[in-house]
Amino acid sequence: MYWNQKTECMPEGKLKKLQYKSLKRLVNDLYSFSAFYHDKMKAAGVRPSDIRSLSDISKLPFMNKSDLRDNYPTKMFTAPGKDVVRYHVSSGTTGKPTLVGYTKNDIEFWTESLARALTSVGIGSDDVMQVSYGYGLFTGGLGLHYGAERVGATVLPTSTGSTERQLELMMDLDVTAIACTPSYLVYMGGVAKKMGIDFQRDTRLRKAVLGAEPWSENMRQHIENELGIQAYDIYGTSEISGPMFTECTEKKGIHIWSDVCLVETIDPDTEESLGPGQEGELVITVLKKEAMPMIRYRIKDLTTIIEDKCACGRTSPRIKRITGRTDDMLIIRGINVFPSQVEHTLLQIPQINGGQYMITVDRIDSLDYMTVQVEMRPEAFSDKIDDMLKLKKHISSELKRYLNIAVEVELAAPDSLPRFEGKAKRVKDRRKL
Ligand code: DLL
Repeated sequence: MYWNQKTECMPEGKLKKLQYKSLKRLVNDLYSFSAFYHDKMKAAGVRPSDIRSLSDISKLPFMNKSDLRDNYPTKMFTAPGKDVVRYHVSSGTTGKPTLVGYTKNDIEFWTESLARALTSVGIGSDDVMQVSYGYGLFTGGLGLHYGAERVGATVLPTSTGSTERQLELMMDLDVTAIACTPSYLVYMGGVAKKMGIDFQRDTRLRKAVLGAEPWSENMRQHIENELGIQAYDIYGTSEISGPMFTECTEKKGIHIWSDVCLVETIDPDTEESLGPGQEGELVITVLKKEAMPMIRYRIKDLTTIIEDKCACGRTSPRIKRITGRTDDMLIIRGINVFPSQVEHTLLQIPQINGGQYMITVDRIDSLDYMTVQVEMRPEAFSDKIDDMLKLKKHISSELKRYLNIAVEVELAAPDSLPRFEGKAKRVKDRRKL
């Protein structure tokens, strides 16, 4: 089942020609009209006329999250403010968040991508789809919402939280498909059990599109067996719009809509291009984006490009399940957290030695919990319990304000946390996927 068969099944040669044409136009436009891209290309010694084939993309400079941070909020935008119809925001590496803007057409390409994705896993107008991703600044809720409406599904926009109510609505409204993080679905399964709900017997849920955080084949097997549903991997990042790509019902890799995005993998250390079949860092060029184009954006996720044909008939390349990251970003309950953000927050609190901290992440009953141990300054360290509790509360609320997640804080005595001779190892991620 296809949403846009002509594009999804376009012969490879034709697809490559289309990609080249889009790339050429993008590079020409950005060189001429965007100071940011013009300077970046000039510094790399590349001009639009150097792009004579698709493989010449390797001549173009990479973009990183730091480009977004340095140009916050809208200096990188290439559409006038009056044409920007939406913002989404995700975590930056320190104080400034990452802002993404969309024009009407950007929302349209994003929605079309999700309509293709949902159709490829068999979700359509017969379905009632519960969207249990966060609505708001995060791209998951609204992205899936628009995609599901586009394929004609009935959308139940529950967003996150209130799990018992979500389960009641799921049963009352005969929900057949759900979009959420894999860990939240496992958590829901546990709550359902406690409520005496048997997913297979008491709900009509048959499909789930799960992503926004790393998960494994083992977790897929667990979810499918426990809940009696088909679980599909959905991938995307806010910088490229949000969730965009899924596996099809073959479950043999995530299809990339190649008329919209061009994918490469590189060796993260040497930045050399890798071929299909070789695992490396994913680099994405968004060929169709007006408000905030992305050329060779280093997403920092590790994957492998698969070029051989999928049995579903779609001709676009696929990527394998994401196996890790090349930076230290953590995803906690679907929210991206950089240790540098924690440090940035702690350094602003005078009573503590903000440079000395340890982060521990655990998964208990399928939910993620983050604990930050932080060292007190000797002059602030006291045995007055009330003062210490007040301080602990203050640190927790500052971390919540910056990171958008609840954090358990533990105060440690001066000089008690480990010191590191080489690269500091401040994160203990004890989650098993
Ligand atoms: O997580 C967009 C999204 C929403 C994807 C809903 C899927 C479903 P960001 O908050 O910008 O955007 O986080 C993007 O999350 O670079 C990966 O590290 C991770 N990630 C997203 N999907 C997957 C997945 C959204 N299926 C970052 N498997 C990405 C593993 C994933 N990691």
